[in-house]
Amino acid sequence: MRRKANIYNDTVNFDRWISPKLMGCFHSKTPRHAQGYEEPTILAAETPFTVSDVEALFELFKKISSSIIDDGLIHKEEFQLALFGNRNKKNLFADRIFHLFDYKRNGVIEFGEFVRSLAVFHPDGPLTDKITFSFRLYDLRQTGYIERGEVGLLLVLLKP
Ligand SMILES: [Ca+2]
Repeated sequence: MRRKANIYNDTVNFDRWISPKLMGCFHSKTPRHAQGYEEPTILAAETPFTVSDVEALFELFKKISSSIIDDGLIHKEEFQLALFGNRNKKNLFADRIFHLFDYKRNGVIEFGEFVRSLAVFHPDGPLTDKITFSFRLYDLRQTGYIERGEVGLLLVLLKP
């Protein structure tokens, strides 16, 4: 992916989402999109992705989010289907990833959540975001500490 100046420095502070959403209300010519859709230009400005990267991610998002229910949102079963080819295959690791992607905690992954979460894996993504994401992945019980049992459990799950 092309390099681009990174202006996305804080995964924890998501307040800035509110203003792009309000601005979106005034664009009457914008085609109707599902809840959680955000303009590629906005997402590209906030992440290391380019506008064409975000457009390509939207194609992927559309494919995953329509695999079971075509509602423009990725539900847990669609996520499992995309990862394992099986909608019913549960896995603690996949559960944690889904939970971290669903940072609005409404049980589904919206397009904005999808792009901002994938930005963490971009080579140009800020290191602090990568560290925060990894920490939260291992902090299974969400206590703010990674305990011995949690590391053990994930190591067992990741064993080939
Ligand atoms: Ca869906």
